[in-house]
Amino acid sequence: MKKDKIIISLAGNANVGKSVIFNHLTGLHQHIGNWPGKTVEKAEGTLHFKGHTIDVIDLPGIYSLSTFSIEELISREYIAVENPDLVINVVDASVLERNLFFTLQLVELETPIVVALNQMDMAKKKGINIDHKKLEKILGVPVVPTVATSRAGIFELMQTSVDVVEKGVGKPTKIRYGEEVETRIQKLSKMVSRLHLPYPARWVAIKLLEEDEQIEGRIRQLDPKIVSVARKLAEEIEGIHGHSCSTVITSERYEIAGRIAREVQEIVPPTKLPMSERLHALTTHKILGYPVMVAVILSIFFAIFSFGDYTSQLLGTLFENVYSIY
Ligand SMILES: Nc1nc2c(ncn2[C@@H]2O[C@H](COP(=O)(O)OP(=O)(O)OP(=O)(O)O)[C@@H](O)[C@H]2O)c(=O)[nH]1
Ligand SMILES: [Mg+2]
Repeated sequence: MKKDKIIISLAGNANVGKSVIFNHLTGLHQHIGNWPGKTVEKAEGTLHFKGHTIDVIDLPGIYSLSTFSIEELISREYIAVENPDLVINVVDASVLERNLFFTLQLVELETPIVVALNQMDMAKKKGINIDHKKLEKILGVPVVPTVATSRAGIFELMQTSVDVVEKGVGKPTKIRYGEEVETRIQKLSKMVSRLHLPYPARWVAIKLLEEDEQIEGRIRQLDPKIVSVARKLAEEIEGIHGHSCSTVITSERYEIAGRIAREVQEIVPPTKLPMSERLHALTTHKILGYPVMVAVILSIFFAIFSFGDYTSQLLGTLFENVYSIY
């Protein structure tokens, strides 16, 4: 179905390249303001792509979708409640495992996602090869490799995003926790699904087990019994594992992220650059470049003072001999 206006938000960890992608997409057509009632910057812009008008929102960089910081709360409320047509999850390919921890939480929000596997150049430099097709299969969402700084893959990213909005894609793979956690999530989801919430029931169940204050507050207003059941289930998990339920869920998530990263990436010795490129890197280095320049100038002076007299004498004798012949 062709949509006249598409809303896409960029989400991901801090420093992954969201703003570079945002600037490529929206150019001068952007507006910087604040999130309502907050001092956190909100960047919005518009682009026209193949007959579509696309509004792009650059979300603040965060590491999780808990409510530990105002940025996290803004991002998850925006994604869950405002329901953009698509979230582009920008991922730093050179630290895949850490970034997948966030991706897994986005998947739980059940919003349509395209992963921009950015900083592929940095990953390559570190000797990390990523099978993005395999990652796509495991996550159940499209993955587009990009190098935002050189604009590589940005067109493909937009093409894939528009395709997902227009044609839809299959559901992302469900993240399954360990048996003790999983059965309790399912029990709680059933209770939550009877309430009319803007969030997916399974996600709310997980948040309740994690004792997320904001979600607990909302559910308590609607049905306080659900919160007490959740607390009881969380205590059971704590009893089994010997750690708080939120710690258990977080560590299981890290374990899943680590497993996926290991499955899709291959560590190879970093590719050795040719001599010319290594020389170029050395001479244009922002610190080492200066001593190299001084060394080159000093050796030119040294060469002139050491061999200058000898060379000029040699040339002088040569010309004198040539002159005497004529
Ligand atoms: N080598 C390389 N550097 C990149 C790439 N994409 C972004 N960068 C660099 O990474 C740094 C962070 O980029 P930003 O776009 O500001 O990151 P961000 O995700 O918006 O960061 P926050 O707003 O802090 O969340 C900048 O120095 C970029 O130049 C890439 O594909 N390759
Ligand atoms: Mg940014």
